[in-house]
Amino acid sequence: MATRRREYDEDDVRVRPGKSSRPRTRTRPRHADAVDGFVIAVDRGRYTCVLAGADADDTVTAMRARELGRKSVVVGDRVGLVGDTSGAAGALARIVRIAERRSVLRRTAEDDATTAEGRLERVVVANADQLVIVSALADPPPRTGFIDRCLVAAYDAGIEPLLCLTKADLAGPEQVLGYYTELELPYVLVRPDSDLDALRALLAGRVSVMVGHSGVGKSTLVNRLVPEAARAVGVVSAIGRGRHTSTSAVALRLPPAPGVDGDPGWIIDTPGVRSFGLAHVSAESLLHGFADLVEATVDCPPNCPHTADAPDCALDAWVAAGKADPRRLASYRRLLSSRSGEGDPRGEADQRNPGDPLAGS
Ligand SMILES: Nc1nc2c(ncn2[C@@H]2O[C@H](COP(=O)(O)OP(=O)(O)OP(=O)(O)O)[C@@H](O)[C@H]2O)c(=O)[nH]1
Ligand SMILES: [Mg+2]
Repeated sequence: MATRRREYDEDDVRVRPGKSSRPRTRTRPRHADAVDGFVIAVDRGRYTCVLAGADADDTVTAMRARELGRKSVVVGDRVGLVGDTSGAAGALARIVRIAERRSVLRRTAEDDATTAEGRLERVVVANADQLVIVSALADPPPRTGFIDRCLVAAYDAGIEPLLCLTKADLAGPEQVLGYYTELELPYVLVRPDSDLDALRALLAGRVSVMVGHSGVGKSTLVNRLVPEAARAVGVVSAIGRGRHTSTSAVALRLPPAPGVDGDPGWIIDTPGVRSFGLAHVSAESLLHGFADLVEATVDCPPNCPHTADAPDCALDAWVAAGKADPRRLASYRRLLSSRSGEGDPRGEADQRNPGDPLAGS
């Protein structure tokens, strides 16, 4: 899916070239011989790539060519490679170009763009088609505030969301699904003994990236989907927190889905995140992440900020008329206020939302 608008990132910053003794040539090598690769892992300046058409087992290790400047290369990038692309032990290729990205999934450390953390923006992955929001139904407990943030990030990045509720053997999904009734949010339920056919069909032919808190079972699921993945799996501590077992994002090629022809697709496992900061998301996109609320705002006064104290904000009447869940409006307004630095985005649900134990982020 195409991104909705021009996205700026650090690649857009003009970097003045350093004093170089090398003469600047006007005819730069075009690297017509570059071969296409897909970045599946990044580790300390080394990029693991799979060449187009090759087996996922045949990987090439590469470094960035100096001519890329400050452009970052992330998992999911489609790149051009030159040099030793044999994949032999010790061989090192060079990434000389990055193809235009279909999508860019970002998150910030905090919500408030006026703070240093708020400006610290991370590209999670490039070129994902689908954001698989993984939430456990228990251990750790689901947090709808977190899921709502992921939905906003997915909308902003132009990536389709899929809710994946794990540990369905420990608790039922009714409360979480009840919260999303007004949204046509696709979801799958996963328990250790469930067959994964429905999920496999939804993943087929696409690049999907999993995000979720630590310990929700992302790597466990990836290991079931891709048996040779051998992703490390951690235990959840007594206080219901994962141990941040996975430390970097890795893309794995899915095996062919039963009954589905063509490209089986890729699944990207990512490290558990504590928060999904949204400082990079415009106020407009924030609202569009709440598809069940956006329709109401046509009746708002011009330039309505939609905050709880905004006079005549049509969202209040919309919720009062039963057209959306009041908890969704509360969640949207919490995001609005944490962006302006009024709230702590990582505050615990029970401190801030005594009536709604699931609402934390
Ligand atoms: N009961 C139950 N336990 C599960 C399920 N899925 C995963 N687990 C357990 O949850 C724990 C954490 O699983 P991981 O796969 O390491 O979680 P993760 O999301 O990859 O965590 P990070 O890598 O830290 O982000 C492990 O002890 C798993 O065995 C499930 O469906 N049911
Ligand atoms: Mg993991």
